[in-house]
Amino acid sequence: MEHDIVIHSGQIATADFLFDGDIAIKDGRIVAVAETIAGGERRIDAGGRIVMPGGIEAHAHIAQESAAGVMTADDYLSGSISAAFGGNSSFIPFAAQHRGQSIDHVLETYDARAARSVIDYSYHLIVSDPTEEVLRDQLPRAFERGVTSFKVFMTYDLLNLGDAGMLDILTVARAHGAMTMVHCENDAMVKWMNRQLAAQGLVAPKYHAISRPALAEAEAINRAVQLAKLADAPLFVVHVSTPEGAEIVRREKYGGAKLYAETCPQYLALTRNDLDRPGMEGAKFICSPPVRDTETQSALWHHVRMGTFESVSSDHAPYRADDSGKFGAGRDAPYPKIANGMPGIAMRLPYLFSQGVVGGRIRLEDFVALTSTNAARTFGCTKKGRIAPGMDADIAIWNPETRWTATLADQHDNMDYTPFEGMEITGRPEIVMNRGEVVVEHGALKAAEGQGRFFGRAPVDLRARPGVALSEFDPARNFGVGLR
Ligand code: DUC
Ligand code: ZN
Ligand code: ZN
Repeated sequence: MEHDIVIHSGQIATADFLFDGDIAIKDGRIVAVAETIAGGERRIDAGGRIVMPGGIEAHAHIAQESAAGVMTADDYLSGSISAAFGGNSSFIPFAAQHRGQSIDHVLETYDARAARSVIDYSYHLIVSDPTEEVLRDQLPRAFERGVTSFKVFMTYDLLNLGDAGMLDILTVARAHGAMTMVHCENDAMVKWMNRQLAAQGLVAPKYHAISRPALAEAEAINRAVQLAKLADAPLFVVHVSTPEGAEIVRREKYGGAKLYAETCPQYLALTRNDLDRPGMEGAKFICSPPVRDTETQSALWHHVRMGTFESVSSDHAPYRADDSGKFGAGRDAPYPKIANGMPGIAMRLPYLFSQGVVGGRIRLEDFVALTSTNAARTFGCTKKGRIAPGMDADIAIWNPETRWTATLADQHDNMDYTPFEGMEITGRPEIVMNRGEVVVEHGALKAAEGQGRFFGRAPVDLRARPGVALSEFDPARNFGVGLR
């Protein structure tokens, strides 16, 4: 048989246009896209369905110890299954370096953990200890094996690199064409707020939202962008949670900076009132940066529509509401000692489809771009995120009309709550494929443990953003100094 699978009669959705047609798959790749394709060992009828690139989840914490030593509830098996049920064909979780660890050791550790995945995976490195050897030898070795992005932090004592440390990383990244991802919050502002609140005994979960003001995010985003401009390095601002921060991204991006950004569903769906739920329920909604208010939600939706963000990512950071996660420091721990993060890898696409596409806020093409194609472009996933001959057959078939209510059981993760509990959703993935293998079909898992494979990624396409010319770096105007 010429084709292994033919998906027929569906509406094919790409980031650019929609059309009715068929897709042929052979040996895990898309080999043809046409109005009609005959044959196929298996023919999948996608009548009344939307056929789109499977999601690429570009921000997830899986089998990762936090700097404080708390392990996420999901490993690569449960995390990848949950991702697939949520419409993802691949994901890029973090491989976190803790201080004193070599990058080679970190990647070996995550290779062993990720071997359980049911979908394809890559990693972003988290760099917390940029020693000379890390900068000179270990990061270049990581780039060589296709780990072409990493995250740095501007806050948290065990992670914060400081401005000079960030410049070092940005410089190495620029030299290799790697993407630096950054968590932007002004560390001193957060610590100062924590002291103010603690002095008044205000340590319940709801005060977490107050302790990390929008100003702290905006100041840090602005600083990170200026540092990246100095190094002429590409920068990806993760989990933008404020209009103030998004405005800086918009302005600087259209000013030419090599700048990229994402927001997350929790900043569109939840508010600080969720942190004020009775008892310690609010702890379930503690993440950083924090969820904000309804005005922020509307402003962030505006930025999603206007193209400020490349992606909407889940920032899946699953800590159970028990001693293994949120309450490792005790059931009534003050908010700074409650593990930071919430799950959402299975809800990212359904929430965005329902509120965005069905809700009339974004086009279906935008949905594909925000959930898959832009992540592929930004993070160098050259074989994923598109429906075209030669691409991996990473495909999700959605029923756009299914109505359902989000519950914990739907998540297929290893969590004991979902922050999306009870939300009414329209639209659901029915079949999710990775390299032509069906991973999920009509609510059943079809993939075996370990079916996913590591994929290396290409360097950032530095031509995609012009950068900003600085006169101090122009030998004709800087007294001939050789910089960069
Ligand atoms: N940053 C993240 O990206 N995820 C969880 C917590 C955090 O600070
Ligand atoms: Zn972060
Ligand atoms: Zn995160």
